Amino acid sequence: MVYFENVNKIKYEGPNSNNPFAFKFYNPEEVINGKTMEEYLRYGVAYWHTFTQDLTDPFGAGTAIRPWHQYTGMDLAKARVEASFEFFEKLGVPYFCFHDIDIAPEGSTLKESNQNLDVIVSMIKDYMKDSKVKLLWNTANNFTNPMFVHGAASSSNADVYAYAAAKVKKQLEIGKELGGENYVFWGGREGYETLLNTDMKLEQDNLGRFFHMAVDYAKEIGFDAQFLIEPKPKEPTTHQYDFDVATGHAFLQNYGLEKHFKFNIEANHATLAGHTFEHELRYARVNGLLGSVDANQGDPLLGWDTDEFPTDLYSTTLAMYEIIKNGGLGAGGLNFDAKVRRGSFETDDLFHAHIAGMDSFAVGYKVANQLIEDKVFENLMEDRYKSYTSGVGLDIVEGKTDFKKLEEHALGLTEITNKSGRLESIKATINQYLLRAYAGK
Ligand code: XUL
Ligand code: CO
Repeated sequence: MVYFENVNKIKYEGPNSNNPFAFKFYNPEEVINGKTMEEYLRYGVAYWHTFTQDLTDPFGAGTAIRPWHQYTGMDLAKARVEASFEFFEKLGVPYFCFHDIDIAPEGSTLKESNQNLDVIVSMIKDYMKDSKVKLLWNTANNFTNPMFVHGAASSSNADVYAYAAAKVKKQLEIGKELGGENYVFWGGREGYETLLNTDMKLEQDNLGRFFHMAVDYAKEIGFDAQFLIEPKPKEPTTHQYDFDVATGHAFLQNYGLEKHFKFNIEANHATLAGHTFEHELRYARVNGLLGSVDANQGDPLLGWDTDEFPTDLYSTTLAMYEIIKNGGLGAGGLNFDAKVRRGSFETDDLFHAHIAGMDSFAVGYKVANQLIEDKVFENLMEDRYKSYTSGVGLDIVEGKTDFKKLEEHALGLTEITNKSGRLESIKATINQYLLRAYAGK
């Protein structure tokens, strides 16, 4: 069956095209720094937002019109697989990502759920044989089922902990089976609603033990994917233990896990934590922890995770700046953890939304690349931190000084002169690069 009959293979037509089913900026074959955009950007489709969810919100039923809605149960799961591969091929996207319950319905027992997964995974594997599409990452959904009311690996109930472990074990096996390049842990309910009934130390220790067991099991079965923690400060819990990258970093160090994990950084989670997207990327990059990206954006007027498709070029530019400075994403990619708005309920909107996201990151990539080639930020920084390249500053960075010597230096100062930070000029320069990128310099 053909699910997206209105749509043919999406092609690059350039900035002047008026075709809503064409890329204006993302040219998969364009080579930048020796790699095609397709190879470098490593775009991924999030199965849950694109094929599983129906655009419900807390106040209303789903609005999505989807050709696979005529089916139920395992037939629905199979139809989604067929539709997804047609979608991946038509969009020309190299990766996809899923949670266990996105691809196969939960049974009434763990055994039955695993049997459903086996059927769908073997179908996905067959489709992957005839396709270029690869698995960027998979994960276990340990937050939707009511059993996870008090958490999963941080639950107050040891039986729930065991169930969560069994679900991750199964996903590690599936990741290996499908050649997954990463494995993600988003602690959907790993946190607390109130401290009044929470043993924080026990819950965090248990979470640490859980991650160690996951690392050990992956090693045992020879699954060598990059493990990623996806931080989020709140929602659904009031406080989530993986609050942001810095908190996650401290957690990994505390439990001796830092060698085994990097981070999957989501733009909307960053802003929920009170950070910019680029702050999270920068912190991860400078600490060697940048693994992968959930490419979306939030709404600055709303205080929750709206998971919109990324269209803010300023944000994609600064994000791509971090990614390029990181030397790319390695095994990671840009996964569109984003959903169309509830009012964008037609099937075609799934293509329009992904095209918008892919074009926006392509623009960000080209602009960031030019900023780096011209050493815009590098020259600024060099000048700004010049005082650390000689004299007392050099002694500080080389660890050759102490408080007594610094006091001596300070006592000898007659005048201290600071330089302007030039923020407005820097922002104007970024605007200039953004506008020039496609207008021809
Ligand atoms: C939730 C979220 C998840 C993770 C995977 O906010 O981002 O979809 O990406 O569990
Ligand atoms: Co995410």
